[in-house]
Amino acid sequence: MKPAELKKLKSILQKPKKMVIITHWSPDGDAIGSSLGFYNYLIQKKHSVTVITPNDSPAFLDWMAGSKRIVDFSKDTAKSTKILNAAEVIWCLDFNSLKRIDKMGPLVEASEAIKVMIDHHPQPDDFADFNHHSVKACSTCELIYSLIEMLGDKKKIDKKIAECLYTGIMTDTGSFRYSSTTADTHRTVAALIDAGADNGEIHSRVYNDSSEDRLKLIGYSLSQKMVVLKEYNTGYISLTQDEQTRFNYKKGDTEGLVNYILSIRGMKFAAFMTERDGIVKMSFRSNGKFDVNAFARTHFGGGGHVNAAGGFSNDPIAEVIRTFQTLVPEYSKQLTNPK
Ligand SMILES: [Mn+2]
Repeated sequence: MKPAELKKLKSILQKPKKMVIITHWSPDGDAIGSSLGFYNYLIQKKHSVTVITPNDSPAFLDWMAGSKRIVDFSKDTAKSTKILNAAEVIWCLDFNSLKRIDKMGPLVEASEAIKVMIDHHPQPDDFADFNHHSVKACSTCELIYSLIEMLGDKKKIDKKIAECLYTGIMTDTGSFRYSSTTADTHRTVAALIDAGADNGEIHSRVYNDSSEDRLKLIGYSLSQKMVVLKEYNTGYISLTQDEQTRFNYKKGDTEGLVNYILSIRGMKFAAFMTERDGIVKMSFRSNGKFDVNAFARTHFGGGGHVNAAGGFSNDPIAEVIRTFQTLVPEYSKQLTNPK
């Protein structure tokens, strides 16, 4: 953000305002962490703030300060619309295209509120008045931290804010192991621990929250449903709606499942396909240079980052699998490159 823009933003924040924080469809740790971290900062500054999500948030994040006050647009549409229409400032966190917020998109587009986009995904759309955007940031939480710092309010980062931001950084970096993790990330995280975030405790709250059913579903997926295309260093898992029902699937139960595939030696590309409400949702992950953002954008109407992206298809799951199987050999050169 340019100094002149930062100055303007500072003056906007000076007097209490009606503000709304929104984040992307199917919010993850970074979406909720950045939203609630920033929420706890803005209420300290005496603003009236509501966090609105397009749909519900996963239960493993419900311990964060302010989590009970999140309004779910899909459940409380009338209430959310009213709050959104009254907003003077709308903060758009962890997404950069209004397509990512589903039915809230047209409302945000039509709103006369000042819009600020804070995000780290590639290829941002131009819909906001202010942008704090960097693809080099490991997470939106890291950008929230740097923004608070730029606003001269680093001292306002208390335990609540620190816990939220720590969570988003931890989840978006795969616990500090993805290539997006930098020395700056670790410096930020060190400051958050100093500010009161208990790293061991947070890790446990987020990752030791499984049900017995979830572990059985993971076991089934890996032993019965994983297909490895060795010649292309690629693997995938697919789950039908029936299979999910058999294991009492709950939101978040397949979170991280795709990463197991990448832990096979030499694996470069992993996909997870799941049938839900007549749509096939897909997660793509890669090790190294194979660009799953490009893959998801080109073939499955999605996008994300180089090493992590998502997409979807309206075709039946069996057909999506066939499509995927025919696409993979087209990338043979990249997938068999030793780098
Ligand atoms: Mn993120």
